[in-house]
Amino acid sequence: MSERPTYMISTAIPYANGAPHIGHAYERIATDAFARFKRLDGYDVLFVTGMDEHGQKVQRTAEKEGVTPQQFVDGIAAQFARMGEALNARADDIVRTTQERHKEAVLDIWRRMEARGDIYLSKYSGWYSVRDEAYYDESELTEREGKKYAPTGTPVEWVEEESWFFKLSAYAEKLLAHYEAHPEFITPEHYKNEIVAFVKRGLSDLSVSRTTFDWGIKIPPRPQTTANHVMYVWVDALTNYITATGWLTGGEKARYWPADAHVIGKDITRFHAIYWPAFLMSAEAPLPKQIVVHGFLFSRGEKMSKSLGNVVGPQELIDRYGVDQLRYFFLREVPFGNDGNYSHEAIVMRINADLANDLGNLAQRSLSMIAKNCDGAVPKKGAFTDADRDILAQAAGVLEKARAAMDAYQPHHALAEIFRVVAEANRYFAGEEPWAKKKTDPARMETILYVTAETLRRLVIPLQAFIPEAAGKFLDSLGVGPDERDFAHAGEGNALQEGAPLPPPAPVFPRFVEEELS
Ligand code: ME8
Repeated sequence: MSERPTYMISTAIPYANGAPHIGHAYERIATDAFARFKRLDGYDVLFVTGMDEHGQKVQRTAEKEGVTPQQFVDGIAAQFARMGEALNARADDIVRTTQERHKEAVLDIWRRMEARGDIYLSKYSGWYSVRDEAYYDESELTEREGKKYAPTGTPVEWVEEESWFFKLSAYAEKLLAHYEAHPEFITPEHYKNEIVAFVKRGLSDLSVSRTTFDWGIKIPPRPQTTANHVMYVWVDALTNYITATGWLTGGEKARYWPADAHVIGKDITRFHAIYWPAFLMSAEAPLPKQIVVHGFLFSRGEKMSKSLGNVVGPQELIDRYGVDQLRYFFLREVPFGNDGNYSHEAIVMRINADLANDLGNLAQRSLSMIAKNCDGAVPKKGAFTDADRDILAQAAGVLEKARAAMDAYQPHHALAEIFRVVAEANRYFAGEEPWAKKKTDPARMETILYVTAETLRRLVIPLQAFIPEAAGKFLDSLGVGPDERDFAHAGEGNALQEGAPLPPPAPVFPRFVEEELS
């Protein structure tokens, strides 16, 4: 058993009713960056994702496609698995809600809630949106052309059937007390304020089973009813997080529960910040530490949609721009928690300005000078000037600031800080003019090249969380061994050693050339 502190992080589990879209890719990339950052920082990390495969929505889509629901979800799950690989964002586990281990976890939670006296049989009559898999109050609906719609814009239908209920109303006060005692439970804060306001208006009991379709986890026979009930898909889906750890039954991974962060989009905060903690309180299980909410991404590039077709999926963007480029763009461009836009122009701007010009050029110029003038080895340090010490200190300070930003789930701030120092390092390099010292003061040239290379090392180590493949190549070029790349090795004590051999540098971030768009 590991003695390192544990850290568990999850994505939402996508509905298995369609191909992955850019919102799924964004959530996966961000969660992967948080997981990688913690891993580099010495944590024992469990990064989980999954597939939400039950429910009426999936059943109806499978019927339309003329296949069984299981065949249908198998195909979609394979597409999502490929997306995770393509994004270089592989999770440690993928919980599919049709798996046996998951069914057991859900029935376990159910029995615990039942034992608590929180489950009772009654009749549900009200409005249901199949697309949201959610119930809505009459007061929340709008009407257009005789049809009623949920606040999310999806159509609702009238449902009237026998149902098991969960006593959600009994948890309003306890939830409010939890939000109060743990102000960081829902982050960013404005999402918390929405949830607190919602709970303060009072909670109704929640219908947690359905009888009019069967694609779900079956509730075991109970003396009160002869009807066949399947679990409400959100009770089923939310439990995936605990399935991944086996906490309910014990076992080796149980140490990861409670999760540190559930990363989700803003449309499903109610389920994660109200229902899920209430279910867990009822089941007497510890609550996740944070619900980390991101905004929605929208495509705002006519040019992009013209040249790439109407549907721009994650794979097309990876093929067009490169995986690290895409990861960097989303994490740097979108203030985490806010909505964001992506367009061809915005992506190309980030690639060319930040990755190619600033980071790529700094590495390329300094490393190729080292290769030519220092026998392909780490240059000699010599005596440091104030300018040398200053840039090295700035690079050394980056990690702490990046860590604070990542602890607050603000990856754009972490990247802004790293790239602020990349820009400083470019100014240092340009100002010191090592090429001019080549003839007049070769020792000084070596010192400048040493300082630049060591600055790069310190900056690229945290960048591994965001642009893992490219950062790995930079570290290869700097001769940094595979065991010297975590944050414990980022400091001065592990600085580059004079005379250590370096491989020939390879360009990492080429400029994006417009003609390539044909
Ligand atoms: O909600 N931009 O699945 P899902 C950013 N199965 N994020 C987006 C987005 C967009 N345009 N569209 C969706 C579900 N998302 C449930 C989750 S968890 C126990 C069950 C996000 O496939 C969305 O907010 O509709 C959610 O976090 C994730 O993608 C999966 O959405």
